[in-house]
Amino acid sequence: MKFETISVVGLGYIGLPTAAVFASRKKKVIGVDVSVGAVALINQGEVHIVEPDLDMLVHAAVSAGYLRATTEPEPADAFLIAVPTPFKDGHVPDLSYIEAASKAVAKVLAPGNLVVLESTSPVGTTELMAGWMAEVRPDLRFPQAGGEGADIYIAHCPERVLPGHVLRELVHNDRVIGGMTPCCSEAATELYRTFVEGECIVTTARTAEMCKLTENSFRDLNIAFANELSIICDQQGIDVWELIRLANRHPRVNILQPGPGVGGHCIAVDPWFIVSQNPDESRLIRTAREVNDGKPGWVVRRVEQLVDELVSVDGRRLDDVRIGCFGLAFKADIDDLRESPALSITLDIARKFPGQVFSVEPHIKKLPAALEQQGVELTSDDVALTADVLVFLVDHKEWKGKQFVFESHQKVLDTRGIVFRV
Ligand code: SAJ
Repeated sequence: MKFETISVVGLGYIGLPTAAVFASRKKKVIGVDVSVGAVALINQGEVHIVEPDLDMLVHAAVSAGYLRATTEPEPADAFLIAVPTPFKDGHVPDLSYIEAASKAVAKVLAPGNLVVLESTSPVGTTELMAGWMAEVRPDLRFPQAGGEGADIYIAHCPERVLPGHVLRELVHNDRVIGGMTPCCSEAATELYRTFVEGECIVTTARTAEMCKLTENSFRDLNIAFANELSIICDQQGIDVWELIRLANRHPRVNILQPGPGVGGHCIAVDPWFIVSQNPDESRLIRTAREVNDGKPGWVVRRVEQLVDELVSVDGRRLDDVRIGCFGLAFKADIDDLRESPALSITLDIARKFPGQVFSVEPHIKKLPAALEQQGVELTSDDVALTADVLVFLVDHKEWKGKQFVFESHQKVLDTRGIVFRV
């Protein structure tokens, strides 16, 4: 099977790096995105997202003529669909982006083409996608009807890369490949072999879908355990980070780190896909989500207590209290503020103490409008460090392990366990 022209639909945090990596292996890559702005930027060799080394790779791929972007799908040998799968009200998965992308791709399909769904999806979505494409192209045989004799190969191969390390993990991680038929898996394996140095492990589409949801649910559960411990330890006067360090010395214990909550568009979302399909059976998975979703509210209540102490014990005027919030991104060393607990906490604090909140976020140049509306000021470390209450929300390398000197009256809430007090 020859895959010379590869189309990547959805040029976001997963699609764009994947497109660039295929292009770096001298494949002709057509990137497709509904955003006219993103397409124009990519065609100039620039990127609209922050991911280490991605800018160089995209620039090189575009200049060498291996990568170009467009808003409408064009014929290709293989199509990768990497569009978002958020959830709607009630945590119900929203598959509308996959539906739109697969119907658009279907129009340009030709016999022998491969379509791979990379977006994280509830069990059964790959089959649904095949159904949507078959609706648009009754002239083609899809695997659900044609089996091994189908004209089109269809597989699910969930992305598993960690934001911040995408280019390394794309190449080195193992890939789980779930074809709708063995032939489909074989075709998809051949495609990924273009750049994947990890193992390509074949399974069914449904197992591949569940595998991705399981990985992120496992991490969510483990972080929920750490977050629950952090609240218990706060009440018991125990340093939770020391506790976890010690417990992790046990050869069979490996607890993750507590934080201000779980953010991003993966771990905080994907477990709900399991819950929404099997609500009665997924009690642990749902509770972990609720524990992690409850953590930002706990952080805000702790900040209120600290402000209260400053007023009632130290005799400060409430209106004079200044609060410095460190970090807005959903995790360390990235610029991504989507579904960020740090952002929602800063916003909640600003609503309670309007005009008294300073925010530091080294990765952005302008605050989100919602924060500006509450009178939050984007400032430097130096200014924020003079505040009365300091809230560390993201473990960016700028602050991790740094030795801060605080005044005795300053209250510090370190949700990431990064601050060394001297
Ligand atoms: N977090 C903690 N404590 C920890 C680890 C993470 O509070 O010990 C928080 C982070 O601060 C962040 C959130 O969890 O707010 C998620 O961050 P993350 O680094 O755990 O994961 P993501 O969302 O950036 O990427 C995850 C990865 N999944 C797993 O590690 C199982 C990645 O491999 C997936 O490809 C990605 O989801 C995805 O796209 O699904």
